[in-house]
Amino acid sequence: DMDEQEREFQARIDAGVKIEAKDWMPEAYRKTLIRQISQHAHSEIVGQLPEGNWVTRAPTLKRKSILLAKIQDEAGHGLYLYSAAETLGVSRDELLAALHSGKAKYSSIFNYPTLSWADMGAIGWLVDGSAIINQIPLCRCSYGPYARAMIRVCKEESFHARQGYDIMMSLAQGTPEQKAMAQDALNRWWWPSLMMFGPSDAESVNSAQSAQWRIKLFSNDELRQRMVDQTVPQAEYLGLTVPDPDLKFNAETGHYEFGEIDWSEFQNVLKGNGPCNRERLRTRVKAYDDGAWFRDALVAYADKKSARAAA
Ligand code: FAQ
Repeated sequence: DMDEQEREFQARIDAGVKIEAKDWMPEAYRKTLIRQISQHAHSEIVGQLPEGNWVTRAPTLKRKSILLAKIQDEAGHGLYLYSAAETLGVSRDELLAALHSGKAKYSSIFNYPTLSWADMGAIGWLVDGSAIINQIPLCRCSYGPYARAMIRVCKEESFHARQGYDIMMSLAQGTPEQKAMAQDALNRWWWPSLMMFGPSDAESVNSAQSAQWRIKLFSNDELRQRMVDQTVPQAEYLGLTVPDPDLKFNAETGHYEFGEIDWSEFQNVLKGNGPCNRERLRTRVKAYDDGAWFRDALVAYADKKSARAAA
């Protein structure tokens, strides 16, 4: 009986047992995971684009190799995540079609432009920093293939965050112009980074169910607070100012209180009207179309090999 099956499923989750691809699962659990994992995968590959903008203009050979390695890591993350989504019975082609038609979401953060080299620092420090805070708990989420993929992703994200902070350090300790570039990047990336954690708990439609299924171990607001508490002292160490006049430390709670997020900006980006939404999608669709000859060649080669094996 269906209810009995769901009760047993929930009991396994409550006991901390990992759910594996071939296990029975409620259709809604499957759907939620496909939604979240595929949007996460799309974020990784769309997330290559803002940084790709600076590869040819990196200030030194060393900075260029580090940036290239980071961007390649993001492609790898996309691959693990698409594979994790495929274990739930959806095909890579379907997932990409949903991205290319604008039906599937990807993280709002990647719809902002990268205007200066300092943005490579701010992205590593703030965006990868936020990604780690969100993803460390996902290493313990209830779906085995997703949890396991997150372990390596998180290790690579810490390298990314360190390289970003290292860029910020060099700029903050550099000439007045370089320090001003770092401050400008912080000004532009701070609020969008806080938006990465999603709507406030009161507005988060998926949270209650995802928490019950142990897909979400902490709420959007809890993780956002963790990011602010961790990052403000790092900004102070750089000698930079967080662009929030309401920011203040509350000694009693041990947390920073921060100003109101502009949720209309967040909603607008989600609707496809951020500064770079159209350009990002156009670039991904073109990359996919330009790669058609390669996918065709792979299929032709596989066909030839299996025909030969059959002969
Ligand atoms: N952008 O009910 P909730 C990276 C949507 S890190 C766009 O709270 P949920 C690394 C949400 O999908 C970035 N949409 O939803 C990197 C839902 O709409 P739906 C990727 C957002 O799922 C660094 C609706 O709003 N990380 O890529 C956003 O329970 C540098 C209501 O929200 C992940 O995806 C947003 N910021 O919680 C790469 C982590 N926030 O789907 C390259 C995994 C919310 O019902 C360079 N994902 N929405 O139509 C998660 O942890 C969750 O999905 C949340 C949202 C926390 C993002």
